[in-house]
Amino acid sequence: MEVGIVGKPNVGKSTLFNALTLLDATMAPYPFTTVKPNRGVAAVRFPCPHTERGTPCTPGNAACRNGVRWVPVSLVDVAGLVPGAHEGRGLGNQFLNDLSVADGFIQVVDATGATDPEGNPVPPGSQEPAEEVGWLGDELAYWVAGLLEREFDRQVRKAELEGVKIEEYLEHRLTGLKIAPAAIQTALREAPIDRAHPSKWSAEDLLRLARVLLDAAKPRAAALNKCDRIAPDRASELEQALRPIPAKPTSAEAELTLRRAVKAGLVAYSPGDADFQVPDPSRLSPAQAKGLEGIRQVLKRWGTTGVQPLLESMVFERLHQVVVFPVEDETHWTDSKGRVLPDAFLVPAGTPVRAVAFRVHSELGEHFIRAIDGRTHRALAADHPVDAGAVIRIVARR
Ligand SMILES: Nc1nc2c(ncn2[C@@H]2O[C@H](COP(=O)(O)OP(=O)(O)O)[C@@H](O)[C@H]2O)c(=O)[nH]1
Ligand SMILES: [Mg+2]
Repeated sequence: MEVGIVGKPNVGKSTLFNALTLLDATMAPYPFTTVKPNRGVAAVRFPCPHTERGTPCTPGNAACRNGVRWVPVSLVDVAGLVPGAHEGRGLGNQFLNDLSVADGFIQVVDATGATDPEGNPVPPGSQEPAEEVGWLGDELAYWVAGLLEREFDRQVRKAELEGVKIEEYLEHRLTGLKIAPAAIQTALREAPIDRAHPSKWSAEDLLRLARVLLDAAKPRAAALNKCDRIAPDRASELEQALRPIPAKPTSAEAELTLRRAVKAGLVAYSPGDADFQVPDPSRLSPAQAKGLEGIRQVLKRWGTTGVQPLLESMVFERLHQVVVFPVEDETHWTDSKGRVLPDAFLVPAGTPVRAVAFRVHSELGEHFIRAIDGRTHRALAADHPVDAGAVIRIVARR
C-alpha cells in the first residue's frame, strides 16, 4: 500500500511528506529502515486489541502508544507537476512514473491561491485551487492514456484475432500501474466506448478510458494546505468547489513544526491531537514560544492541523483498508516467541484470509489450511473476508 503526494510546485508537498514521515521513536515502524529520499513511511492510528485483554502488547512493526497502534503506510512524494507534464514539461514523465505503484493520491493545493501553476509566488487569492485539481486530473489521464497508446493498435488487433477479451488484455497491460481487474471492469462499464472493437478506439476513447480507470482505481483527496492563512468560510467554499474530490484543510507547516518540537523534547503532542503541551516553557526561545502560540491558534481554529486525519481518511475511507493482527497462538494472541500482537498491517477490506496469509509469508499462503479468529475461536475458510481489526491465526501445513 502506498499513497502518492502530488501537486504543482511550492504548495507544501515536501512539508506534508516530511511531517507525515517524521515519527517519534515510540511511533516509528522498524526505526532503522532506510528509504529512498522521496519514499518514506507514515503511520495511521488504530485501536490496539491489547486493550480488550489488559495484557500489554509487544509491538514489532507498528508501535503502540496509549492503546493506539501506529500502523505503517508507505508514502511517495512526487516532484512538482506542471500543466503539460505528460509531454515532458517541467520534470515531466519520469515523475509521473514514480506514481505507478501508488494506490491513491493526496493532491496538495495552496488554499491561499498564492502560487501559480509553475509554482511561482503570486498575490494571495489570484489562483483558483479548483482549477489545479482539474488540470492535474487531466495530466494523470494523459499519462495513463499515453502508456496505453504504445503499440495499442498492433496489440489489440492481435488480441482480437486470437479472441483475447479486452479486459484480459488491459489487465495484462496495466499490471505495472497496479490497476485491479475489478477497476478495469468498472471502467469498461462506465466509459462510453465500444468494448467489442478496441482496434477501432481513437485517442479520445483511450483518454476517456484512462479517466474512468483512474477514478475507479486511484482515488484522490485534496489537502487544502496553508490553511493557517485562510478563513474557515474559504475552506468550505473550496470543499464545495472541489467536489466530488474530498478536501480537508491542512497546515503541513504547523504539523512539521510540532513533530520536530516533539523530537527535540520541547513539546508533548500526538499527531491528530487538538492541542499540545509545553512541559518546560523556560526551554523555549522567544521565537519558538511565538511560533508555538501561532500553532495553538491554528489548532483552535481548525481542531487539528488536518494532516494526520487526512492521511487516515485516505487510507480507511477512500482506499478501504483494514488493519489485521496476525498471531500464532489464537488464545494468547502471541507469536512463536511469546510476543503479544507483534504486528499490525493494512489490507483492503474484504481480503480473503488466505490472501492475508500470503501477506504474512508466502509459505503460509501456499500451505494454508484455515484461519482461526482470535476473538470467536471460529475456523475461517480460505475465501472468508477478513474483518477490520481481526486478530487471526493462520494454520498451515508444515
Ligand atoms: N503558511 C504555510 N506555508 C506552508 C505550509 N506548508 C508548506 N508551506 C511553505 O510553502 C513552501 C513550499 O513548501 P514545499 O513543501 O517545499 O512545497 P513543494 O514544492 O510542494 O514540495 C515552503 O516555504 C513552505 O514552508 C503551510 O501549511 N502553511
Ligand atoms: Mg517538494
